Amino acid sequence: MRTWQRPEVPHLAGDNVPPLLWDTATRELVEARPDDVARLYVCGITPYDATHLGHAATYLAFDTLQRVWLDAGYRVHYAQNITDIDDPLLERAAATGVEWRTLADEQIELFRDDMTSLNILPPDDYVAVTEVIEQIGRATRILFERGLAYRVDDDVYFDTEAAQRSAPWVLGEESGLDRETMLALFAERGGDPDRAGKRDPLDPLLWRAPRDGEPSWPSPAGEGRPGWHIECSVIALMHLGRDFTVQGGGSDLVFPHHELSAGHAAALSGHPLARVYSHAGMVAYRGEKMSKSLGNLVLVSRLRESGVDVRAIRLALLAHHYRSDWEWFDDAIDDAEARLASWSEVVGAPLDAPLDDDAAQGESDLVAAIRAALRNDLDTPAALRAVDAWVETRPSRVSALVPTAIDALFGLKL
Ligand code: 5CA
Ligand code: ZN
Repeated sequence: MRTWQRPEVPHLAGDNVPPLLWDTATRELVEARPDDVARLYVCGITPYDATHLGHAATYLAFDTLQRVWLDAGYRVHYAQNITDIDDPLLERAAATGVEWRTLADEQIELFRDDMTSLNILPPDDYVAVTEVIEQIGRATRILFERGLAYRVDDDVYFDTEAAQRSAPWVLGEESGLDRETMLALFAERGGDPDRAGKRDPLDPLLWRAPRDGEPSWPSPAGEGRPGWHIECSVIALMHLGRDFTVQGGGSDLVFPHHELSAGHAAALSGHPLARVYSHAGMVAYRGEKMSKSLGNLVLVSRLRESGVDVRAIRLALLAHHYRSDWEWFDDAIDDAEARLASWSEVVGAPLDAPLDDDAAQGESDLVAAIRAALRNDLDTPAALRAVDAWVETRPSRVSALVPTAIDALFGLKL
């Protein structure tokens, strides 16, 4: 799919220090050290009601990770999917009387606009599921031929037990959840633990045979459409290869989605999906997780329409650590606008006049403090506080270094 416009990221002299990132699977901070290129996969939207601030916060977290890698001198290869065929999308289309393809295309377009306005780095590969039906069908067939998948009626399921015997993957290892919790989450998040004929209630659907009134495609797995987790395994393997640097998404995807995507990929490639499994916390609104299904949404497009400066949206989101769960309050935008104004006042018009030694030292200390905070598990609140503290010293001259660093690392043009 067409991606969106790439913001320019100014370059600061890099020093190849990779960031520390919290790894969901090992439950510790690990170095997110790229080999030659940092390879990142982040789960994309299901395009039926985009883009709320929870989505924006998650994509901004992985935008920040890329900026930290770029700043350290690494190249980045970023892939993202679009779940443009799935039950919730079809249900919304039916409920609103809009054709599912039209709904998906409209929402993808809106998402692109929102991401562009928020200065979010686009993926290099932006892949809709409907573009890779053939490859997903082929992967399903390979799993079937290896004895790692089976049929229930005409649908195909992944055999989690057989896969664990043959692939470097253990169910529950990534999420660290016990079986009872996994069963509950599986049922809540699109799974069908109670379907008769399954070998294990946690076996996920790989391929769904045609149903009346649902779209379907021919494929090496037969006529039908893909299950959910396999789409991300196949798109990631196709574009990033196996064992890539970081797999990312919101924490609502840890189980079952990422756990089972990793299982499918391990069963297909014989290698782990990724080195680090990174998850952003959930943004709530009016007391509950912001979600399309609950409808408690603050849409980026609405905020933009109401005249809010998109840089203030970015700052309001960056004020929270990506890994924490937090609640949006409408006045957060006022605080962010105040912060933006105070920074702009000091930084807005860089002077060419040379700085005295103290001022130059102050600037390089500031850049070092921003980098240290961001390299420490993307600690954006600490990085913003470092800028606040420097702004409070009321520097009378400012070189281009500070606005360049703020642009490169926070994605904000002052
Ligand atoms: N298409 C699937 C992934 S393959 C999906 O989860 N789509 S989504 O539209 O529901 O979510 C897109 C991304 O936003 C996911 O990474 C999800 O974890 C994240 N997300 C959804 N709701 C929130 C929220 N309230 N706070 C933070 N992140 C969220
Ligand atoms: Zn996904």
